[in-house]
Amino acid sequence: MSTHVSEEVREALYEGRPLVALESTIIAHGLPRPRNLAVARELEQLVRDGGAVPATVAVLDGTARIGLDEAALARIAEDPAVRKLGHRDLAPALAAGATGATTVSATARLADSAGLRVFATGGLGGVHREWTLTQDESADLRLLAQVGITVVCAGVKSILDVPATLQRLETLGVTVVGYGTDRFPGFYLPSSGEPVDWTVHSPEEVARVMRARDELGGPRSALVVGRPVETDRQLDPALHDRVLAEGLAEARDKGVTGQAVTPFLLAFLTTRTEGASLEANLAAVRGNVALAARIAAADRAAR
Ligand code: PSU
Ligand code: MN
Repeated sequence: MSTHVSEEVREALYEGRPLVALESTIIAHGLPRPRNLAVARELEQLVRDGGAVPATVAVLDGTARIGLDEAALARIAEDPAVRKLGHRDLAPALAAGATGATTVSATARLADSAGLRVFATGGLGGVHREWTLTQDESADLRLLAQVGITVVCAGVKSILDVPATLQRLETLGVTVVGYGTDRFPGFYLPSSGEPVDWTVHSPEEVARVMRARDELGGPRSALVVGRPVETDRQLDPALHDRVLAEGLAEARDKGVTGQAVTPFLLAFLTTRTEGASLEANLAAVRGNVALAARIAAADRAAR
Protein backbone atom coordinates (compact mmCIF):
# COMPACT_ATOMS: atom_id res chain seq x y z
CA MET A 1 0.00 0.00 0.00
CA SER A 2 1.25 3.43 -0.86
CA THR A 3 -0.51 5.01 2.14
CA HIS A 4 0.33 4.08 5.71
CA VAL A 5 -1.70 5.21 8.71
CA SER A 6 0.28 4.92 11.95
CA GLU A 7 -0.97 2.51 14.58
CA GLU A 8 -1.81 5.30 17.02
CA VAL A 9 -3.83 7.19 14.40
CA ARG A 10 -5.56 4.02 13.22
CA GLU A 11 -6.60 3.16 16.77
CA ALA A 12 -7.83 6.71 17.39
CA LEU A 13 -9.90 6.58 14.19
CA TYR A 14 -11.30 3.20 15.17
CA GLU A 15 -12.14 4.29 18.72
CA GLY A 16 -13.57 7.60 17.55
CA ARG A 17 -11.08 9.73 19.46
CA PRO A 18 -10.37 13.32 18.35
CA LEU A 19 -7.54 13.72 15.84
CA VAL A 20 -5.71 16.70 14.35
CA ALA A 21 -3.77 16.51 11.08
CA LEU A 22 -0.60 18.61 10.81
CA GLU A 23 1.26 19.47 7.62
CA SER A 24 4.99 19.02 7.14
CA THR A 25 5.92 21.69 4.57
CA ILE A 26 5.95 24.29 7.32
CA ILE A 27 8.50 22.06 9.10
CA ALA A 28 10.72 21.26 6.11
CA HIS A 29 10.45 24.50 4.12
CA GLY A 30 8.72 27.12 6.26
CA LEU A 31 10.94 27.22 9.35
CA PRO A 32 14.72 27.42 9.83
CA ARG A 33 16.73 24.43 11.09
CA PRO A 34 17.27 23.25 13.79
CA ARG A 35 14.33 25.07 15.36
CA ASN A 36 11.95 23.30 12.97
CA LEU A 37 12.34 19.87 14.59
CA ALA A 38 11.69 21.27 18.05
CA VAL A 39 8.58 22.97 16.66
CA ALA A 40 7.38 19.78 14.96
CA ARG A 41 7.57 17.97 18.31
CA GLU A 42 6.02 20.88 20.18
CA LEU A 43 3.03 21.03 17.82
CA GLU A 44 2.34 17.33 18.31
CA GLN A 45 2.53 17.83 22.08
CA LEU A 46 0.10 20.76 21.88
CA VAL A 47 -2.41 18.48 20.16
CA ARG A 48 -1.97 15.87 22.90
CA ASP A 49 -2.31 18.52 25.63
CA GLY A 50 -5.62 19.42 24.03
CA GLY A 51 -6.82 15.83 24.35
CA ALA A 52 -6.44 14.84 20.69
CA VAL A 53 -4.10 12.61 18.70
CA PRO A 54 -1.66 14.34 16.30
CA ALA A 55 -1.22 13.05 12.77
CA THR A 56 1.65 14.78 10.99
CA VAL A 57 1.53 13.95 7.28
CA ALA A 58 4.46 13.45 4.88
CA VAL A 59 5.72 11.15 2.13
CA LEU A 60 8.67 8.92 3.05
CA ASP A 61 10.38 6.73 0.45
CA GLY A 62 7.28 6.60 -1.69
CA THR A 63 4.81 5.95 1.13
CA ALA A 64 2.28 8.58 2.19
CA ARG A 65 2.31 8.55 5.97
CA ILE A 66 -0.49 9.77 8.24
CA GLY A 67 1.14 9.97 11.65
CA LEU A 68 4.94 10.11 11.88
CA ASP A 69 7.19 8.49 14.45
CA GLU A 70 10.17 10.33 15.93
CA ALA A 71 12.63 9.13 13.26
CA ALA A 72 10.33 10.18 10.42
CA LEU A 73 9.72 13.59 11.98
CA ALA A 74 13.48 14.10 12.34
CA ARG A 75 14.07 13.13 8.73
CA ILE A 76 11.50 15.59 7.44
CA ALA A 77 13.02 18.35 9.58
CA GLU A 78 16.69 17.60 8.92
CA ASP A 79 17.14 16.13 5.45
CA PRO A 80 17.74 18.96 2.93
CA ALA A 81 16.70 16.66 0.06
CA VAL A 82 13.09 16.55 1.30
CA ARG A 83 10.89 17.89 -1.49
CA LYS A 84 7.83 20.12 -1.27
CA LEU A 85 4.75 18.20 -2.38
CA GLY A 86 1.48 19.79 -3.38
CA HIS A 87 -1.40 17.41 -4.01
CA ARG A 88 -0.60 17.09 -7.71
CA ASP A 89 2.87 15.86 -6.76
CA LEU A 90 1.62 12.96 -4.64
CA ALA A 91 1.19 10.39 -7.38
CA PRO A 92 4.61 10.89 -9.02
CA ALA A 93 6.27 11.04 -5.59
CA LEU A 94 4.72 7.73 -4.57
CA ALA A 95 5.58 6.15 -7.91
CA ALA A 96 9.19 7.33 -7.73
CA GLY A 97 9.74 6.33 -4.10
CA ALA A 98 10.44 9.97 -3.25
CA THR A 99 10.51 11.69 0.13
CA GLY A 100 8.73 14.98 0.59
CA ALA A 101 6.88 17.28 2.92
CA THR A 102 3.20 17.86 2.23
CA THR A 103 1.68 21.32 1.76
CA VAL A 104 -1.80 22.26 2.92
CA SER A 105 -3.26 20.84 -0.32
CA ALA A 106 -1.49 17.48 -0.12
CA THR A 107 -2.05 17.17 3.64
CA ALA A 108 -5.75 18.01 3.41
CA ARG A 109 -6.22 15.47 0.65
CA LEU A 110 -4.41 12.66 2.48
CA ALA A 111 -5.93 13.46 5.87
CA ASP A 112 -9.43 13.62 4.42
CA SER A 113 -8.97 10.30 2.62
CA ALA A 114 -7.90 8.72 5.92
CA GLY A 115 -11.05 10.02 7.63
CA LEU A 116 -9.61 12.90 9.65
CA ARG A 117 -11.88 15.91 10.08
CA VAL A 118 -9.66 18.65 11.51
CA PHE A 119 -6.36 20.08 10.33
CA ALA A 120 -4.17 22.91 11.64
CA THR A 121 -1.54 25.02 9.91
CA GLY A 122 -0.04 28.52 10.01
CA GLY A 123 -1.33 30.36 6.98
CA LEU A 124 -2.93 28.96 3.84
CA GLY A 125 -1.43 29.49 0.44
CA GLY A 126 -3.41 31.74 -1.89
CA VAL A 127 -3.34 34.18 -4.77
CA HIS A 128 0.06 35.84 -5.08
CA ARG A 129 0.50 39.56 -5.63
CA GLU A 130 1.20 40.20 -9.33
CA TRP A 131 -1.12 37.34 -10.20
CA THR A 132 -1.87 39.15 -13.45
CA LEU A 133 1.77 38.56 -14.49
CA THR A 134 2.46 35.13 -13.03
CA GLN A 135 -0.93 33.41 -12.51
CA ASP A 136 0.60 32.09 -9.29
CA GLU A 137 -2.23 30.81 -7.13
CA SER A 138 -1.59 28.13 -4.52
CA ALA A 139 -3.16 24.75 -5.23
CA ASP A 140 -4.35 24.93 -1.59
CA LEU A 141 -7.41 26.92 -2.62
CA ARG A 142 -8.85 24.61 -5.22
CA LEU A 143 -8.13 21.48 -3.20
CA LEU A 144 -9.94 22.98 -0.21
CA ALA A 145 -12.98 23.27 -2.45
CA GLN A 146 -12.96 19.48 -2.82
CA VAL A 147 -12.47 18.02 0.67
CA GLY A 148 -14.77 18.23 3.68
CA ILE A 149 -12.07 19.05 6.21
CA THR A 150 -11.94 21.85 8.78
CA VAL A 151 -8.73 23.88 8.55
CA VAL A 152 -7.66 26.12 11.42
CA CYS A 153 -5.28 28.84 10.22
CA ALA A 154 -4.23 32.44 10.83
CA GLY A 155 -5.71 33.40 7.47
CA VAL A 156 -3.50 33.27 4.41
CA LYS A 157 0.13 34.30 4.38
CA SER A 158 0.38 38.08 4.26
CA ILE A 159 2.91 37.83 1.43
CA LEU A 160 -0.16 37.15 -0.74
CA ASP A 161 -2.91 39.24 -2.28
CA VAL A 162 -5.42 38.74 0.55
CA PRO A 163 -8.54 40.31 -1.05
CA ALA A 164 -7.99 38.31 -4.24
CA THR A 165 -7.53 35.13 -2.20
CA LEU A 166 -10.75 35.73 -0.28
CA GLN A 167 -12.52 36.32 -3.58
CA ARG A 168 -11.23 33.01 -4.93
CA LEU A 169 -12.36 31.20 -1.78
CA GLU A 170 -15.80 32.67 -2.28
CA THR A 171 -15.89 31.67 -5.95
CA LEU A 172 -14.76 28.15 -5.07
CA GLY A 173 -17.42 27.80 -2.41
CA VAL A 174 -15.07 27.38 0.55
CA THR A 175 -16.71 28.43 3.84
CA VAL A 176 -14.70 30.98 5.86
CA VAL A 177 -15.42 31.91 9.48
CA GLY A 178 -13.53 34.24 11.81
CA TYR A 179 -12.76 32.87 15.26
CA GLY A 180 -13.75 35.62 17.69
CA THR A 181 -13.34 38.23 14.98
CA ASP A 182 -15.26 39.76 12.09
CA ARG A 183 -11.98 40.39 10.21
CA PHE A 184 -10.02 37.83 8.22
CA PRO A 185 -6.75 37.32 10.15
CA GLY A 186 -3.50 38.62 8.62
CA PHE A 187 -1.11 35.73 9.45
CA TYR A 188 1.67 37.73 11.21
CA LEU A 189 -0.98 40.29 12.16
CA PRO A 190 -4.35 39.74 13.88
CA SER A 191 -6.26 41.38 11.02
CA SER A 192 -5.80 41.59 7.28
CA GLY A 193 -8.32 44.42 7.26
CA GLU A 194 -10.70 42.35 5.14
CA PRO A 195 -14.11 41.42 6.55
CA VAL A 196 -15.46 37.89 7.01
CA ASP A 197 -19.18 37.18 6.79
CA TRP A 198 -19.38 34.78 9.73
CA THR A 199 -17.96 34.84 13.24
CA VAL A 200 -17.80 31.94 15.70
CA HIS A 201 -16.76 32.15 19.34
CA SER A 202 -16.10 28.63 20.61
CA PRO A 203 -14.97 25.17 19.51
CA GLU A 204 -18.55 23.99 20.09
CA GLU A 205 -19.82 26.58 17.64
CA VAL A 206 -17.33 25.38 15.02
CA ALA A 207 -18.47 21.80 15.66
CA ARG A 208 -22.08 22.90 15.03
CA VAL A 209 -21.07 24.38 11.67
CA MET A 210 -19.29 21.12 10.79
CA ARG A 211 -22.36 19.13 11.72
CA ALA A 212 -24.69 21.39 9.75
CA ARG A 213 -22.45 21.04 6.74
CA ASP A 214 -22.45 17.25 7.06
CA GLU A 215 -26.23 17.20 7.32
CA LEU A 216 -26.60 19.38 4.24
CA GLY A 217 -24.79 16.81 2.12
CA GLY A 218 -24.09 17.74 -1.48
CA PRO A 219 -20.70 18.83 -2.74
CA ARG A 220 -17.86 18.62 -0.26
CA SER A 221 -15.71 21.61 0.58
CA ALA A 222 -13.58 22.77 3.47
CA LEU A 223 -14.44 24.95 6.42
CA VAL A 224 -11.69 27.52 6.99
CA VAL A 225 -11.51 28.78 10.58
CA GLY A 226 -9.43 31.97 10.72
CA ARG A 227 -7.93 32.48 14.17
CA PRO A 228 -6.06 35.76 14.75
CA VAL A 229 -2.60 35.72 16.34
CA GLU A 230 -2.58 37.40 19.75
CA THR A 231 -1.99 41.16 19.44
CA ASP A 232 0.95 41.06 21.87
CA ARG A 233 2.61 38.41 19.69
CA GLN A 234 2.07 40.02 16.30
CA LEU A 235 4.85 41.31 14.08
CA ASP A 236 5.19 45.10 14.26
CA PRO A 237 2.92 46.18 11.36
CA ALA A 238 5.27 48.92 10.08
CA LEU A 239 8.24 46.52 10.09
CA HIS A 240 6.06 43.91 8.39
CA ASP A 241 5.08 46.25 5.55
CA ARG A 242 8.60 47.55 4.97
CA VAL A 243 10.40 44.19 5.00
CA LEU A 244 7.70 42.50 2.94
CA ALA A 245 8.05 45.18 0.23
CA GLU A 246 11.82 44.54 0.19
CA GLY A 247 11.28 40.78 0.01
CA LEU A 248 8.83 41.04 -2.88
CA ALA A 249 11.28 43.24 -4.77
CA GLU A 250 14.16 40.86 -4.14
CA ALA A 251 12.11 37.83 -5.22
CA ARG A 252 11.33 39.65 -8.45
CA ASP A 253 14.98 40.70 -9.03
CA LYS A 254 16.24 37.18 -8.38
CA GLY A 255 13.57 35.62 -10.58
CA VAL A 256 12.23 33.38 -7.80
CA THR A 257 9.15 31.56 -9.13
CA GLY A 258 6.82 28.60 -8.55
CA GLN A 259 7.12 26.52 -5.39
CA ALA A 260 10.18 28.48 -4.26
CA VAL A 261 8.33 31.79 -3.81
CA THR A 262 6.67 31.11 -0.46
CA PRO A 263 9.73 29.59 1.30
CA PHE A 264 11.91 32.41 -0.10
CA LEU A 265 9.68 35.15 1.27
CA LEU A 266 9.19 33.50 4.66
CA ALA A 267 12.96 33.07 5.05
CA PHE A 268 13.60 36.65 3.87
CA LEU A 269 11.19 38.00 6.47
CA THR A 270 12.75 35.90 9.23
CA THR A 271 16.25 37.19 8.44
CA ARG A 272 15.33 40.83 7.88
CA THR A 273 13.13 41.10 10.98
CA GLU A 274 15.85 39.37 13.04
CA GLY A 275 13.54 36.53 13.90
CA ALA A 276 10.52 38.63 14.84
CA SER A 277 8.41 37.33 11.95
CA LEU A 278 9.36 33.77 12.93
CA GLU A 279 8.12 34.33 16.48
CA ALA A 280 4.82 35.74 15.20
CA ASN A 281 4.49 32.83 12.76
CA LEU A 282 5.12 30.33 15.57
CA ALA A 283 2.67 32.05 17.91
CA ALA A 284 0.03 31.84 15.20
CA VAL A 285 0.71 28.16 14.49
CA ARG A 286 0.74 27.18 18.18
CA GLY A 287 -2.57 28.89 18.80
CA ASN A 288 -4.11 27.30 15.71
CA VAL A 289 -2.95 23.82 16.70
CA ALA A 290 -4.29 24.19 20.25
CA LEU A 291 -7.63 25.44 18.92
CA ALA A 292 -7.80 22.61 16.38
CA ALA A 293 -7.47 20.06 19.22
CA ARG A 294 -10.40 21.68 21.04
CA ILE A 295 -12.46 21.73 17.83
CA ALA A 296 -11.70 18.06 17.19
CA ALA A 297 -12.82 17.24 20.75
CA ALA A 298 -16.01 19.29 20.41
CA ASP A 299 -16.76 17.67 17.04
CA ARG A 300 -16.30 14.26 18.62
CA ALA A 301 -18.57 15.09 21.55
CA ALA A 302 -21.28 16.35 19.19
CA ARG A 303 -21.45 13.15 17.10
N1 PSU B 1 1.94 28.07 6.88
C1 PSU B 1 3.08 28.51 7.47
N2 PSU B 1 4.27 28.23 6.82
C2 PSU B 1 4.32 27.52 5.64
C3 PSU B 1 3.10 27.06 5.03
C4 PSU B 1 1.94 27.36 5.71
O1 PSU B 1 3.06 29.15 8.54
O2 PSU B 1 5.41 27.27 5.12
C5 PSU B 1 3.15 26.26 3.73
C6 PSU B 1 1.91 25.38 3.59
O3 PSU B 1 2.36 24.05 3.41
C7 PSU B 1 1.20 25.88 2.36
C8 PSU B 1 2.37 26.33 1.53
O4 PSU B 1 0.43 24.89 1.74
O5 PSU B 1 3.15 27.03 2.52
C9 PSU B 1 1.94 27.19 0.36
O6 PSU B 1 2.90 27.08 -0.65
P1 PSU B 1 2.55 27.58 -2.14
O7 PSU B 1 2.31 29.05 -1.99
O8 PSU B 1 3.78 27.26 -2.97
O9 PSU B 1 1.33 26.82 -2.58
MN1 MN C 1 2.62 28.94 -5.95
